[in-house]
Amino acid sequence: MSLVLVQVGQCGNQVGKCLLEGVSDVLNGGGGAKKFVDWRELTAERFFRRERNDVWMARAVLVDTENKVIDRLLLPKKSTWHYSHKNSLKLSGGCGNLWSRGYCEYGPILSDQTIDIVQSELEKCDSVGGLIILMSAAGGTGSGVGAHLTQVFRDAFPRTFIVNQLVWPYSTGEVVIQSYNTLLTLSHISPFADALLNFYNDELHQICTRFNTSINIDNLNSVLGDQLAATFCPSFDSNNHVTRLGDLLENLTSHSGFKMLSVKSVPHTAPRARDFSTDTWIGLSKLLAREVGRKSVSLSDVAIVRGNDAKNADLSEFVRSRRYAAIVTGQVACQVWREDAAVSKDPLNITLVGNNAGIAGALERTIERAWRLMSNGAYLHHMAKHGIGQEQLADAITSVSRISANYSCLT
Ligand SMILES: Nc1nc2c(ncn2[C@@H]2O[C@H](COP(=O)(O)OP(=O)(O)OP(=O)(O)O)[C@@H](O)[C@H]2O)c(=O)[nH]1
Ligand SMILES: [Mg+2]
Repeated sequence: MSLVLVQVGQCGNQVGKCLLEGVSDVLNGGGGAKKFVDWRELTAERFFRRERNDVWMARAVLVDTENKVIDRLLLPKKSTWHYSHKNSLKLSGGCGNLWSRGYCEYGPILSDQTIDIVQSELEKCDSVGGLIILMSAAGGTGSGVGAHLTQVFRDAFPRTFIVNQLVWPYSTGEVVIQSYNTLLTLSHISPFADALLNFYNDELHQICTRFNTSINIDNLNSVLGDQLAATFCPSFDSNNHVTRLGDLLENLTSHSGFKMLSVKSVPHTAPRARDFSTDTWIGLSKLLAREVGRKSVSLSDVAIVRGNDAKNADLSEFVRSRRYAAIVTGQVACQVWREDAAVSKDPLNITLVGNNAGIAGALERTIERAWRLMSNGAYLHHMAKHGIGQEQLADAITSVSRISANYSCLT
């Protein structure tokens, strides 16, 4: 089963590269080469296709309205894998952080060509798992063009799973209209995507403070790349079947009003301490319970356990600590998937992909900020200049408020 990545804008392209680099490191790493030969085959097949000269090509499509990031990704490099030049689409100019420009102007220009490239990439898969669209929530290209592409992909590929991987902006100190952009992104993609996989720069930064004194975007992406690899690389369910994207969606997003997923992982050991790690599965299960345990009511979780002897990892401490919504009582709300091969930098790792009410806080804060801006008439002319009026902004607020209300109602 293969996944096709659609990397849009600076953030989407940089994050996609980090994910693929992490997967390629695991595939080329020496440890357990013989033991995990089948798993490596499955993993390679998921993200790469093999060309005649034994070079791996990423199953990825690159889109941006500026040259610089894609040009960098396409530079020749000493590596076992590459991006295909034919799979890149770039314009010049950029969207200047204006969602409206990305969605209304560049989206329609880029959509037909992007569909053709994605179609051709899907045809190269023996079995299609789905499309992962990587993008920021609040830039101009990733969020605006990414939202437009999500909508046209739904029509063009009606039977293909579509997951949007979103990076939320830092809550302070970035672009002044980021709350407008984020709400427009969420409201325009959520009716069309099968799931939204949300990551927060604040949270990634917080994790990085444990082992870095000065933190840059590469540090954030290293953590994010690990979490994505842990989420999407193959593992095995309780019946020992290889897990696919469809299984993740079936377990986590069974109701169309609840598609907002988040990812947490433990332990994120500092690089200098990894060789001396004394982590045990019981210890990690307790750590995960402490970090996410009862914080917010959950609809469902998939806990993905990776590392030596994962099949015997006992997660009962964590599962006991979890608070599940009344409507799922009696069902198996927490699935545990396992694989002995490690994919993240931690030799033992638990990654929790969850659908829970924790998202409501982030949604409410964004709505509140956008209301404040709107009621002062701030920056509305920037949006209007590219085709998004006050009424569309108000609609976006209403539709995101509805999502937030769904989650707030979970008890
Ligand atoms: N984690 C992470 N966040 C990023 C990265 N690049 C940008 N961001 C975040 O993404 C948002 C800006 O979006 P970009 O992806 O840079 O914008 P774009 O899609 O290229 O759109 P324009 O440049 O406006 O045309 C900000 O919130 C940044 O913090 C990255 O590589 N990693
Ligand atoms: Mg850009």
